[in-house]
Amino acid sequence: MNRRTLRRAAPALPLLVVLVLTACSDPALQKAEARLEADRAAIDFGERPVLDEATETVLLTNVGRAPLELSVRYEGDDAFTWTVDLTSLDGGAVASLAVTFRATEQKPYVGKLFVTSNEVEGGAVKEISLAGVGSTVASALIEPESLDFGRVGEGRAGVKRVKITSVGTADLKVKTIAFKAGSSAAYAFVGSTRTPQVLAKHVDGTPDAFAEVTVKFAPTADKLETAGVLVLETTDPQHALVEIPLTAQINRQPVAVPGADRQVAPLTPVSLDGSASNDPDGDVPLTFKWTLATQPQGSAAKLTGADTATPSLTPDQPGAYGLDLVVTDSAGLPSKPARVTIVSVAADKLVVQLIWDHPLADLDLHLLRPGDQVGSDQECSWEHPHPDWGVAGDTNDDPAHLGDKLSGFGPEYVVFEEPPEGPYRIVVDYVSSQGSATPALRATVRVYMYGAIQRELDLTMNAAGESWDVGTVTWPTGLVQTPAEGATP
Ligand SMILES: [Ca+2]
Ligand SMILES: [Ca+2]
Ligand SMILES: [Ca+2]
Repeated sequence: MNRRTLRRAAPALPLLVVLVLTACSDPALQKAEARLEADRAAIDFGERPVLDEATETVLLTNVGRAPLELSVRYEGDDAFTWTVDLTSLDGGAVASLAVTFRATEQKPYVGKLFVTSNEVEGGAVKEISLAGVGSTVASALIEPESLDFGRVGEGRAGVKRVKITSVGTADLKVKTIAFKAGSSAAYAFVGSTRTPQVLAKHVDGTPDAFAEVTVKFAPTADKLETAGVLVLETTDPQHALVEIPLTAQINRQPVAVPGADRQVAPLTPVSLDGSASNDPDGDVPLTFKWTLATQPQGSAAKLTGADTATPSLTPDQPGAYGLDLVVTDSAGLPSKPARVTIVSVAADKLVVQLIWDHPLADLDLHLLRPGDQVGSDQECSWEHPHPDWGVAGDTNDDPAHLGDKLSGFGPEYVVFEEPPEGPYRIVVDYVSSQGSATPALRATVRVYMYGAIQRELDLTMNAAGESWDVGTVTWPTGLVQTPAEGATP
């Protein structure tokens, strides 16, 4: 650089200083710093019902480029609260300052928020003035103060209601409808309990708005607790939090005890005994209801004394008889059904049974060895119930006719405990129609081996005097053959 150049450069210095000073007030350069702006300086919530809170938002923007930290401070009445979602703001970032007003009394409230940032040394302050008036008051009439469900049967349900009526100068909000923690699981709501529910304020001359909360108490075996509390939260300052005690007693189910399963021989009357049935609450006397729920095919057995503790049943067919007992306690609550099974097992290895479907007619069952004649001393029939078959003088291998049925349906049986070898011929005589105008009937013969039906045969018989040559049963094979099938002999 030469001297001329230096000389010319010297005067330029004061000009540069001026330019730098000017830049401080240039908006384009200012944005390199942080600067906080609020979009409002005051919030007036106006008149609000007591306890019915309202929220307004102030947006705080960092209009500079540098990050800033902000903090908020409040001075004033205790009706205002605030939250801010961001305290570190990069350039251009926006924070939301939410301010909530909740009057607790009917009076005016004021306050002020001070928002401080580090935009310049020592921070700067934005002031936001707050105002609001608690004007009207919601009021709730809640009835009743407690719910007693009385005595509810296990497995059943009791229902009660709480009525909430809006009687204040402001709309009533029901903010919470819930059961207090620890309440019995047997309590449940019926219908909607959606909240908040808004009930219009009282207006003279019109019916007050109300809501009903319906509570069900439904105890079951695994829900036997009775204590509970219904919790209501409302905007009524006198009923901001209401606890409604729930009480109940449980009528537990009685227990049906139908006795132990048993095996009996067919045609043996069975006495049942449900007298060990009981009620855990002592609600006696119990009443009894027995039902013959299952019985073997072909059985016409019926229960007698089905509404007593000790009914009886005579199994008329081999097989299982399922009897259900339900007892009812003195408060009218029935038990679960309990079943006892009676199995009718034939002690007899071979049984021949005759039944018929006519209420008057008399049929006779005959069993004969080869060469025996119907009506002879050697046959087995009602007239000769215990002929000496097989080993002479040994009664164990003799058949037994269990007795004549003179009219209506039968059954007649010939049974063997230890049948001797043989074929045996089965004959059915239609003895008398007992004067019936409609003598035709259907006769059925069943052959059982070891208690199980081996063969069933039937025939329509039209009038007394007819004889049905049923066929033969051979022991020990159990083979039953009709004459058409080559019955022997
Ligand atoms: Ca009971
Ligand atoms: Ca007969
Ligand atoms: Ca014998």
